[in-house]
Amino acid sequence: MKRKTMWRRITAMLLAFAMVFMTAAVQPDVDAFAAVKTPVATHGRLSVKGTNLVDAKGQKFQLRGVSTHGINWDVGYPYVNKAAFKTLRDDWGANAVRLAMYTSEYNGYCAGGDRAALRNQIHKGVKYATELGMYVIIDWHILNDGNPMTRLAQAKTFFAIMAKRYKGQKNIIYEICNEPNGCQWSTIKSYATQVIKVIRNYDKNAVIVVGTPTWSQLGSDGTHNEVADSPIRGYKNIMYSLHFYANEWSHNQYLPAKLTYARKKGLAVMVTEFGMSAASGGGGISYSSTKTWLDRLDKLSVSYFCWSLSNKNESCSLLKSSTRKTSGWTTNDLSSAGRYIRARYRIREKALGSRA
Ligand code: IDC
Repeated sequence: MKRKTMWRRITAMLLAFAMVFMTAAVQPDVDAFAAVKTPVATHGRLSVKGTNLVDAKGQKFQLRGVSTHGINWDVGYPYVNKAAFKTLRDDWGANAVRLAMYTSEYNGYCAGGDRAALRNQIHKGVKYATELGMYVIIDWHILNDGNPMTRLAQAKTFFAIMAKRYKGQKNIIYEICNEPNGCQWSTIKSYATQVIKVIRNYDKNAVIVVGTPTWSQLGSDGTHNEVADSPIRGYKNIMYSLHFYANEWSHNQYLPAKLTYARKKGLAVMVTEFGMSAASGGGGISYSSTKTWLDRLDKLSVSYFCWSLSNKNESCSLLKSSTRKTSGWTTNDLSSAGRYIRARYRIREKALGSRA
């Protein structure tokens, strides 16, 4: 072979290597946070102290989690598997998952869904999270059925079953109504008091998160703060949910002040759901307001859960719609939102070094 040809070949080979290297997806960094001790083993049972969520040692503790899409949907239930949760724990640095079970939409629990099968799906999710030492929210995902009272009887039965079964466990959090809408806080409060009573019959301590008016915005539209002005009395370990979508103008406009007001009044707030998109789940995603929000919540040690672990073709989904894998994702399998959230969660987990 001529010298010139040989060099050309070597150069071509090197170039090819470089290109493969540059375009290669980041493989899941499976051991990044593979815990010697899991989050639950390290932090134990959580409780509420003033406005803060604290761990068993009484230290402020922040949950950083991912919410499933509806576990009753074809775009949600495939991701209720142990390997998926392990990927979230060990590659993303998440310490919690949220199991969203719709009550109404898409054969929801109270609208034609197979109740036993859906409960079983929850039990599986809880089992995987527990085996991995992650915290887990059981979410009664009301949405179109805006007034939680509509499903009061079913909610009581459901939470009685759950609380009876999980009363001894350290990692369970109950979210009793995802996003009430079209009803007053007084109505939600009455619903919440009845469901809390049912849970407390079995479990005296588990953290319970109560949904708030206008799709969990801590009060009616705009600047209203009726939840902080009239919280539920007589029970401990109660939190209130605040949901935001980073590309929704009104959320960015009104919710930061409502959060500040609520905390000033002594309310313990948890962001059980947020998305990087508009509130519809679609449209563009906003990196800058997601960053502003998460910086704000990190500073306050407020917990948050990102919507949603799904490949549904909508911008809030954390997986690309072409992704078929149900766990062990490379960065190429993740949507733009997924890549941002993974990177952000990893940085936070590294900074906190919260696992022994
Ligand atoms: C959306 C899903 C979408 C589904 C719809 C059902 O992303 O695929 O078709 O619900 O109505 C919420 C809700 C959550 C929504 C999400 C995005 O809690 O159920 O999921 N969202 O619209 N509140 C604000 C936004």
